[in-house]
Amino acid sequence: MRVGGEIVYVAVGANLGDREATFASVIRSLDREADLLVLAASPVFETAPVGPLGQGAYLNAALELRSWLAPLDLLRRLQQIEGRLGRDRSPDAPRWGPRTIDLDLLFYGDRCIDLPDLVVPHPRAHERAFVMRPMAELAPGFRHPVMGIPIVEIARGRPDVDDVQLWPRPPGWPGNRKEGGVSGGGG
Ligand code: A4P
Ligand code: MG
Repeated sequence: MRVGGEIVYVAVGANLGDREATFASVIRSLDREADLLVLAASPVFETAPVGPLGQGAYLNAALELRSWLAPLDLLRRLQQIEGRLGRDRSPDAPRWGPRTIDLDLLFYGDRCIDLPDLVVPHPRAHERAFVMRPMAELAPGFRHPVMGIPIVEIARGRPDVDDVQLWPRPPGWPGNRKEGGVSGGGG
């Protein structure tokens, strides 16, 4: 088995198109990456949209990966996958508006990164139940590198926790942790 790399957490969100099919495609895409290993997946949740009114509900989840990529390279790789899955990045797409897929880099080990194109920990992660609730299932004891507080405690304190409801596991979404990584099946 390949050694080294770092544990990273990625948020997955979608509220346009076939959300479940997109989630399965994310796993297939990540499984094809030589420098990434999907270690574990949170359950999937349906969540009330935060942002412009009138957009549909999201599916949200979080993934634990082992990454042999530098942080910016990982971000670019995630953006390439978003692009292949139909993410509209046109300048007139509204901020926090609907999207076929959003892959955000939440945590890269306990690193703190502040670059023009990449801020880690993701600066809004701790304010959002749609991120903290999946993360609390995936890595409850992981301490937010800036706040120093375990994720499960941050999640418990979120007032918007009722906006996040467990969703049945989509086909192709990993069910549980397996040694050496998980697979969504196929691909
Ligand atoms: N960027 C900087 N740091 C990061 C990071 N840690 N991870 C830069 C990913 N990107 C990062 O992101 C805009 C720019 O942020 C990128 O070019 C990158 O260089 P984006 O993915 O193009 O756009 P975005 O996701 O719309 O931006 P933003 O502001 O990060 O949005 P959020 O905060 O992710 O919110 N409601 C529900 N229920 N569920 C959701 O998943 N998502 C959003 C998006 C709004 N409302 C939602 C949900
Ligand atoms: Mg994003």
